[in-house]
Amino acid sequence: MKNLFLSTSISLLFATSAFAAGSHGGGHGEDHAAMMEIGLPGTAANVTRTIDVTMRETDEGMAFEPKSFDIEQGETIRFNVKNAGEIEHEFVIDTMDGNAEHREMMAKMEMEHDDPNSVRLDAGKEGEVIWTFANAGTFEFACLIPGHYQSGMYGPITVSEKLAEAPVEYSTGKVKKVDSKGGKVTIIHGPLVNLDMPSMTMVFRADEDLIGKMKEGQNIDFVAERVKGKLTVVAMK
Ligand SMILES: [Cu+2]
Repeated sequence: MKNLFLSTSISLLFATSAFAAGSHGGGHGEDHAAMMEIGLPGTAANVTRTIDVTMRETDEGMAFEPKSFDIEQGETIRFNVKNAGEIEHEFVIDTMDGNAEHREMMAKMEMEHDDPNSVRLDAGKEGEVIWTFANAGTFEFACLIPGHYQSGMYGPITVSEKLAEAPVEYSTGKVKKVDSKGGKVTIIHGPLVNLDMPSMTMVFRADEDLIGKMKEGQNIDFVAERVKGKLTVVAMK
């Protein structure tokens, strides 16, 4: 759980510091609910997936486990973060630029994050970040405590563009008549699932390109849609 008192004092600190006027837009103070490039704070009710994250020191330095996240645009992720190390660590998600800016600031002054896109944990403690990844792109998770990033505490977050809806369903048909001048074609067709129409023979509109590919007597797989109120062949194979 986040410490609200800490959050408030940090916000006040920022409100009175020169950094408050900064352009980093990292979600401090009044910007808490604002959309960041990486997305926006999520709510528990909307969580679509939980990812366990462990932070610890290793023989080679310091590390997060897992080392990367693949997320689909629109997902709301609950990051269950555990500090399994012996010193304090934090989990911050942002753009790479955003993290770099914060890292620089933190190198200059003692500061703690308690923004919705981060959680800072003492050794042995657990916490969470719930985040809605509204935008596709490549982002980064990191520990920005001085020296930790350099010791290996960062990794990529890849947010892939939301996949298109289910592929269009082709209907079967046989071309009965082609009227290339009129831009019309008569098709004896099977059920048009997307239009909720049964098998019958109908006249469709089609553009020059498609009409050019149609011959009388030809069996086709095609997609028809209502375009400006007229049944129109929009794809065929
Ligand atoms: Cu750390």
